[in-house]
Amino acid sequence: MMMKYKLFTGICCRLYSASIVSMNGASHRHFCSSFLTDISSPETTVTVGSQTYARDEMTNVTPHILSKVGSNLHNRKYHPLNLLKQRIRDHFYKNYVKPRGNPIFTVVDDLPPVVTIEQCFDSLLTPKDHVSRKPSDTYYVNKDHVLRTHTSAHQSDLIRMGCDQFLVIGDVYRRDTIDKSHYPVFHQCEGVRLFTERELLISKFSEQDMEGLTVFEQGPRIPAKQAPHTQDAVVLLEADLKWTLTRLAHDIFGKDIETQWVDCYFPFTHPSWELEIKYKGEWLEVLGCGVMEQEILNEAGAGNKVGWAFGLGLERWAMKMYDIPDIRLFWSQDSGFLSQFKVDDANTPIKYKPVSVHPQCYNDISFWIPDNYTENDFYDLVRGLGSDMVEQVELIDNFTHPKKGQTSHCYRITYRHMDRAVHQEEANKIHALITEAAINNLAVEVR
Ligand code: FA5
Ligand code: MG
Repeated sequence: MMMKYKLFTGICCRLYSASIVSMNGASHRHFCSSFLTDISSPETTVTVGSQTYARDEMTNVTPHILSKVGSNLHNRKYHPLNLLKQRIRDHFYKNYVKPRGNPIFTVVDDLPPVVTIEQCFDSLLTPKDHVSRKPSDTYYVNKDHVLRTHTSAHQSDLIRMGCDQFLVIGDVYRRDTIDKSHYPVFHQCEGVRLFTERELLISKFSEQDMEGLTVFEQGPRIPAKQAPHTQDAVVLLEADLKWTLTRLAHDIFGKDIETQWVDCYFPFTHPSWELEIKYKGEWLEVLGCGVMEQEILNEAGAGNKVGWAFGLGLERWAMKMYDIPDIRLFWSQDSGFLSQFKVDDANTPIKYKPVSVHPQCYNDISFWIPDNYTENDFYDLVRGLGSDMVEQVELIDNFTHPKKGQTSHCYRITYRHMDRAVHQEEANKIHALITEAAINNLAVEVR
């Protein structure tokens, strides 16, 4: 018989009400990890975060995929996706401001990933037979709900709420192939910018030159434009969109980045483009974008405005930015990976250095330090004795006794070799040598 699983996750949410997760009768607000529990009841429901949904014939989410929900890598301190999110957010905050200096873009990064079919597909004019709706491509919670396949799922709601410029950052889910640049859970940043006729024209023309120009007309729908838009409107929107994204790419990757625009199709934009960048000698698609379908704006109550939208894949940008060779690394719990991104300033340049494929093992050492002690003396001592076997030494506790005034340090030493496995017994032997040398050479008092 199949095991029944219940997934508990807490998803911190700003626009929706904050979720409260109940475990063993207790309430936990903002409980941010996820785990699976055997509930041994007939498999009639599926629980994602604080919500329980009725299972039906469409349900195809797996415990493995559900275990990723609530990870929120983009909101995890010191994670590369979080550093990139900060860079993108700061770019928009800094460069797009109202006359008094406050940012025009609203940033939303905590919307839960379960959305309705209406949000994910219908509101975006996705045809009923479009491949993205197929259960072969999409994780269905049930026939009415999916794990969002893209952050575009929130466009309509936010516009209806009155947002004219916004970024939505979140985890998205697809039954996609797995290779170096594809993963079934990844993260997107959506961007939307709406303009009234006047706002769009004034961005390029003086008050006099604007006269006689319009953004709306009733013309034919052709490859270059939608029926209700003028050619002028599309030229201005395309220029503004591509300029905005090129400027972002230059800020994140530097001015030397090689880019190219490719025409493409999305049900929710027309015309549409993809941006590709050179990555390890090949073109890599890093975002999709276009002029928003006017029908979407009309339906969301913004029919007097025109707009552009884009959706970029955070992992692909981070791979290029940090030289990360494989998309699976973003899910690594390995301190050899994570410690490379432990910076308080997101602008710190980082180039990822590959860590060993062999497992880590670690031992802690605690001692009272003498007056003339410096941390670097200890690091040198470890380097000398551990050489290639030591991957990292981290001060994990720094404590001063309130009465004695004596200070104790606890270090975690992570043992791992680049080329071969290090077993715990071998690590223990080196650790014993390090302990002995610390006592003899640095005059520390082991606790
Ligand atoms: C979309 O998801 C559209 N919603 C983007 C969009 C938004 C277009 C607004 C127009 C207006 P696409 O499926 O191409 O488009 O995905 C966008 C980006 O997500 C890709 O360019 C890529 O960078 C990234 N991406 C797509 N699939 C994966 C995957 N399996 N793993 C990692 N990144 C992916
Ligand atoms: Mg694409």
